[in-house]
This record gives sequence, C-alpha cells and structure tokens, in this order.
Amino acid sequence: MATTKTDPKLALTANGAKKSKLYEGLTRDQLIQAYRIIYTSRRIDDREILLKRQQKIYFQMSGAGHEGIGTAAGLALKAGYDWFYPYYRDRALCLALGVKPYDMFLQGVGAADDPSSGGRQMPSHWSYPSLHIVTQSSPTGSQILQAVGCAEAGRYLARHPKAAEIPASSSKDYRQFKNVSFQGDEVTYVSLGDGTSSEGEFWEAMNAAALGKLPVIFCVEDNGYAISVPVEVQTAGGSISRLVSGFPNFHFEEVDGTYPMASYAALQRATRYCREGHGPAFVHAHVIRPYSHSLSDDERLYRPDAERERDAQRDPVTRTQMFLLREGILDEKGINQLEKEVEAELQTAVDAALEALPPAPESVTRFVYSPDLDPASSTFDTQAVAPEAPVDGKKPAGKTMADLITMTLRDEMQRDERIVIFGEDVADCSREEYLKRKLVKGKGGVFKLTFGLQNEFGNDRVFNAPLAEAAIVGRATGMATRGLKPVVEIQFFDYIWPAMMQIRDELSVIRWRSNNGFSCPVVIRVAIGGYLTGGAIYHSQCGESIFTHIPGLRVVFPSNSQDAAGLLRTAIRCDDPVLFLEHKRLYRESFGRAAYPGPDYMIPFGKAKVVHPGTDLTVITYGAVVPRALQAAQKLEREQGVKVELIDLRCLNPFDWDTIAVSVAKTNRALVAYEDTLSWGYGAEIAARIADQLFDQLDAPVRRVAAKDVFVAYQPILEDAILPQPNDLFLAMKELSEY
Ligand SMILES: Cc1ncc(C[n+]2csc(CCOP(=O)(O)OP(=O)(O)O)c2C)c(N)n1
Ligand SMILES: [Mg+2]
Repeated sequence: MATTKTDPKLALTANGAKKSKLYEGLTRDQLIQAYRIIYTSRRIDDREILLKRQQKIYFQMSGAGHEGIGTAAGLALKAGYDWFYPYYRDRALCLALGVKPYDMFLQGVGAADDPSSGGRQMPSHWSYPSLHIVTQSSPTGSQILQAVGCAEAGRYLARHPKAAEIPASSSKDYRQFKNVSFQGDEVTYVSLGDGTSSEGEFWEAMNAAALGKLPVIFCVEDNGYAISVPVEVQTAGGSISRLVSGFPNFHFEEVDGTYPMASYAALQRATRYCREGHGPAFVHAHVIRPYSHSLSDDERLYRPDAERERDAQRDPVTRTQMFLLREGILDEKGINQLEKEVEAELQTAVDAALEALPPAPESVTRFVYSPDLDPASSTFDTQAVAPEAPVDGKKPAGKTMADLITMTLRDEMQRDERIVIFGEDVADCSREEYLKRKLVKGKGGVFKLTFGLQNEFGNDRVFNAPLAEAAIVGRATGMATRGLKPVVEIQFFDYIWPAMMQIRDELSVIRWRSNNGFSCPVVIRVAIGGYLTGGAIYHSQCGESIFTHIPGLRVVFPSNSQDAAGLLRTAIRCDDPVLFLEHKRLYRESFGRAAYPGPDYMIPFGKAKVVHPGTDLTVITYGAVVPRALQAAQKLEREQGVKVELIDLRCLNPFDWDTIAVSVAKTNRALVAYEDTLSWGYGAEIAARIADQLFDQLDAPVRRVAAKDVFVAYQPILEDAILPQPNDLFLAMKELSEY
C-alpha cells in the first residue's frame, strides 16, 4: 500500500485565498469552524488547569498540541454514524463531534449529570453514546482491540441485517435492551499516543484489522514523548510509520498533525479508503505536547527549554490563526470576536458546572450489572423437558457435559443470529474449501465442543482467531458494545492472563464506568482445572477467585451436564459479561451425565443445588470437587452414619448465600472445599461470611480443604498429593463431624 506524505507548506502555497477556493477540501467557513474548535479546546484546558489549581476539580489531562489532527478527524468523520475510540488527548476531536464544553467541565467537577460517567471517571475519559464515542479508560491502548471488534460488528450486521432486529422471541433476553444500529460504509476511528504503540494490544489489533480488511482508522498522535520517555527509546528506529509499513491491506498516511488542513486531507483519504471497503488505514500524525504530560508532571525535568521552544513554533492554535489571517479568511477583528465568543461560552459553562450537583453516595452500586435483566431472577428459571422415553425398557445413555454444551451452543445460535463464536481452533476448518469438498471432517476446538458449528452456521459466525487472548476478549468486547453476543473461548484457563487487562479493566467495568451508557455482555468459555494425570503446571490451573473478585463479572462453574446446559443458556441470554468455567476433567466424566434438557432450559445464577441432603455437617463446594466430595460423604455415612449435606454452588458470582445459611443453621458445622490453592482462595470468602454471619449457629470452627499452595505438578503422584482427593475430604469431614 502506498504511503501518502502531505507536506503542509506545499499544501498551503498551492491554495489561494479566493472565497470559493477549498483549502485541502475545507471551505472558508469550515476553517473558521476548525479554528473555533482548536481555540475552544485549548482554552478549556487552560480553564481546567486554573480550576485544578483552585482545587475546584480533581484532575486534569490536556489535549494541547493535538488539536489540529483531532479537529480534522471530527470534520472528516460523522458523529452518530461512524464510531470513535478516542484517547485522553482528543478533546478537540470530541468538540468537533459535538460534545459541549459544559459537558467537559461536568467531568472535571465529577457531577452527577456528567454524561460520560456521572462522576465515576477522570476528566478526558470520553463517553457519549449518541455521538458513538465509546467509553474510554485509562490503560494505554486497551481501546484499540475494541475498536477492531466494533468494526467487525458493523460488518457482521451489514451482512446479517436480520440480527439487528429485536424478535418477539427475545422478550426474555438481552436483545430487548440493545438497540442495534449500523451503516454499510461506517468507519471506526481509534487514536493512541506514540508510546502506546509499544503495547502488544496495538500490534494484535493491527494484525486483526489487516487480516479482516476492516474499516478502522488507527491514528497515532505522535508528540515524541510518553510522559518522560522519548520516541527513540520507545519505538525501534524512532518511526512507528516505518515499523508498521509491512502490514498488508493498509492505507498509510504520515502528516503534520498540527495543521488541520493537511490533517483533514490525510484523514479524508484514509476515510475514503475505509468506506470503500479496501481495508484499514494508519495515520501517523506528528503533533506537539506544549504542556507537561499532566498536571502531576513537570516536563522541565527532562526537556530543555530549547526543545520546548522549538515545539512552540508548531503550536496548532497560533499556526491556524496565522493561516486564517494570511489567507484573509478572518482579520484581526474577526479573530478577536471569535475568541471573545468562546471565552464567554466557557465562562457560562464553568459557572454552571461549578453549581452542578455531585452524585449521591448511595448511587455507587448502580450499574455494576444490568439494571434491566437479573440473571438470578425467575425469568431464568425454566423446567427441563422430560427425557426421551426408555426404548425396550433401557434408559437412554446420558449425555456428557461436552455434548450438552455443544447442543446448547447450537440451539442458541439457531435462536439468536447475534451470537458469534471465535477463539483458538474453535472452527471446524479455516480453509473452508476442505470442508466443502469433504476432504476433512473438521476440528471444532481442542476439546471439540464447537465441532460442527462452523459447518452448520458458516464462518461468519464461527471462526478461528489469531493466537492472542487479549485480542479475543478485546474484540468480543467491541462487538458486544455494538449489540452482538460473542461467545468466545479461551482454550485453557492457564492462558487467560494476556486477556486480564481486557477482562478486569474493560469488559467488567464498561457499564459501570459509563453510568450505563454502554454494556458488553460477552460470554467467555474457559476450560479449567486439573485431576488430569499429566496436566502439569500449565494445563491444570484454577484461579476462579481472581475473577470473582472483579465487580461486574458473573462467574459460573458447573459440575454436571444438565447444569452446564442450563447455566450456559442463562449466560448467553443475560445482559452481563460472564466467565463460564468448564472443568476439563468433567467434560466426558461418567458422573453427572444427563439427557438434553431442551432448547429453553435455564438455571438462574446464584442458585446452589443440594447434591446430598444431610443433618450433621454442611460441605460447600463446586466443580470437580463435587463428585469427590460426594464419594467422601457417602463413605462417611456408610461407615460412621454421619449425614453430610453437600451443596454444589454451581455459580460463584453471585453465589447462593441463603442455601448455605439454611444448611449451616441445621447442621451447625461447615466445611468449604475447592480445587484451587488454599490461601486467599474462593473458600476464604465463604468461610469468612459464615464466621461473621452464622457465628451463633456454629458448634465447630469453619474448615477448608483445598489444594496445597503450589502449582500442579506433572508426575501423577505429585498431582495427587497437591490436589484435594476424596480421602482428604473424607478425613476433614470426619474430623469436623467429631469436633
Ligand atoms: C497500561 C498502562 N501503562 C501505564 C500507564 C501510565 N501512563 C499514562 S499515559 C502514559 C504515557 C502515554 O504516552 P503516549 O502513548 O505517547 O501518549 P501521550 O500521553 O504522549 O499523548 C503512561 C505511561 C497507563 N495509563 N496504562
Ligand atoms: Mg506521546
């Protein structure tokens, strides 16, 4: 692909000053408008800096020096039509798209009416649903993968327009709360700083966009610094343009981003390329950072005066003003008049924002989860269909957990065209012609749970992703923001960690931080757990408590086939992000096999199951410990007559406190058993709650049985010694019952 470099000086001399003349495609009125935005943006920064010094706001990030490229992007693209993932320096872009200065000051004071977050996020963390400016966070670069997912959703919806509809059958699922819109030629714009281009997620996003020829404009606003780290230390060779130049399918632009005219021309070309469906575009905009990184930084500590003065020569405010004067578009009086108008508008906005009310303290827990659809409610409580009648008096063989998960996915995909499945190896075969010509059978996942789905639903809906876990979750988050329902797979729990930033700082908190402006109810299916005889450190990990610790994320962990089917359906139909943990050892275990409970069978979240009723001791567990604890409980009853009440939690967030409390009130003894390492594990929370709230009911201390505090070893003798075994459970139950 060609790289277009725009020389701003040439662009300027090539343009005359005649009224009808266009300046790099901009009319005189648009240029005046551009100057108004640039000047407004700078003056908002200056006002905020003052307000911060007066301690009337609590943080400040400036967009100073980046106003040229931002304004140009706002003029080249369409608010409420295209989609935007801007970063914190994009004040001018947001103004150009229609955000009001008053809204920006509301962010600064943390007002209840701040439309971005209602006082939950720092200023310059933009979120304006009607303009299609998607909620932004602080981690550098985590927006980029979501922008790719957003573009993918747009294209998917254009190809599957019926998926955007809200059918009558959705009356009880997330779709009734997701109005989906799309445009056939929409573009997604994402911006980032030069330092941020060092993040792995940037490269994952570039790769995914190039692979999919997606209409994404990546705009790197290169001010030469990432806080105090200069570009030559950040980017090998000092030029991000050079580094990305090998990506196929891209259109490249490199431009002086302090000139709005040249920037506009570059963005027009980039936008056209994307709208026409040729692929993504990369715009490298050289800008300046005339103020320090933030008010907490003093750039004089690492930048000499001479360098800062050199930058000042390229200031977009003075540059654009000089251009207007030189071209006779505005005279001095006109400039003064415009600036006076802006000052007056900002004064009114500041005065009003300082009067705005803060949010009520009791509002803090609103929108952690969907306010519309509670997955713990009776909406998700349906009956299983009766199993097939026995043939010749023989009971039909029960289906494995793996079988029922596949069947549930298939039925849900049939029912809801918004569902897309992707991950590593999940497709039957990426080279579709092999399937068509029946040369191969297809794979469908390393555990084969998605086998046959690509064949049945096509590779728009079931496809392999590059080996990049952050990209899987980040792209899914972007898609779900647009209304799709991605059901993605992380191949092994042990490899979920590259996606952790996306899960913790994005997926789980998008609804809360945008004050319900955006949501992203993704389902992440993950194969988890040990007892594999040879699984070793990196194919046996648990670690569910790390995720139950995240507000906004539902965590489910079924122990048997029927529960897996019912809970997976609830996960798919609900309106919250769900981590759906599937124990590898249980996939094909004979324990807990069942008939398919039907295409509408659902189990509400947070409802435990009493697997074995008892009166002497309560054992609270989940996952692969359920069959082991059951074995131990049966033995204890046989040998000692002790009756254990065994509770399978099934869902870890929310969890069923009521069932635990009722049981402990009856047995007066509680043991929490789990496969993960003992210390700081999931059982610690349950044990603490029992000690706190049921202290008066207890006749014995609350005990825990779990893995030793080491990773799982390869040699089976070691694995046995590390993970809780039926005999460990038996001994702990016996001891506690005798206490
Ligand atoms: C993942 C992550 N690491 C570190 C930080 C702290 N931090 C905030 S901004 C920044 C520098 C970003 O530089 P650049 O991408 O060049 O953007 P600029 O601020 O220069 O526009 C850093 C290190 C962060 N917010 N997120
Ligand atoms: Mg920078």
